[in-house]
Amino acid sequence: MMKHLKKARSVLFALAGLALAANVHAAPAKRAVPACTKVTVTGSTTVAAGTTWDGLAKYGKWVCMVGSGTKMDGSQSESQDPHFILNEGATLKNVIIGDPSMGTGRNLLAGGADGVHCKGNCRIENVYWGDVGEDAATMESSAPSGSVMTVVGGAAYKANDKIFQNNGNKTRISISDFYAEEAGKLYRSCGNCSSQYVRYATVNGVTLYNVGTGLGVNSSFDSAKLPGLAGQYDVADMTDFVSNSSSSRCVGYVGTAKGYEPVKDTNSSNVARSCKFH
Ligand SMILES: [Ca+2]
Repeated sequence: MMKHLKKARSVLFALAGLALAANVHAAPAKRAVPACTKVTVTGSTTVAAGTTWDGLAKYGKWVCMVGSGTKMDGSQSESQDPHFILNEGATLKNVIIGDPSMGTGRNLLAGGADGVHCKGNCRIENVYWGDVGEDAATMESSAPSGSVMTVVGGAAYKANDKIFQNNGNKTRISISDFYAEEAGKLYRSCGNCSSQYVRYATVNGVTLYNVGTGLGVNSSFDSAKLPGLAGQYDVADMTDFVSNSSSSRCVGYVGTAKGYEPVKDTNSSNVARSCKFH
């Protein structure tokens, strides 16, 4: 009887180990954009709750969605429209955003627009930002508390500033099996949004190539301006996260209120509790 129980238990542990292993990614090698056929886009596509928008399924080939017009040309004007709006539980997969063929430089008008916006839990799978516009993907401030943006596979190139932007309340951006090349930052938890919150990030199997900073997190908050967040802090959990740059993979900031500029957090124990390398 005991022997059977032990055997059943060891099988269970083996299964649990396999399940865990399936979620662990090694940092990838350099990754190129798939060859693509251009599709001109003049407005946002909304993906309904719980549904999937699959570029390969829709077009039968890899397409690059190239925004056109002042609201989608990929400038840094802070008023660009997103290519895709993902409602609760929506998935975006197998598509290229922005024109990868515009040449070198991070601030080209390559139609990346404001990438992807998530309004709640969302999944972004095997998506390439051939040229990031304003941002690659944003978790919106209005997303329900605790929502998760899951980014699996794909890559992002030529971001003048940030790739992933987390603006929500206790929201998480989870990035795995991902490659980023030529960018300011891989991720930023908003440092001075009109509503400020604690936020989370997971990085697992990510390679940065010529990216200035990995993650920017709020490792403390200015308690004079945000008394509700006194003593609180973001947490980023990072595994298999490599960079060819000597600059930091995770930087702590003092989160502040709208209208103020967040400064770097000089308290190393604050940064250590927020930037957790595993
Ligand atoms: Ca760009």
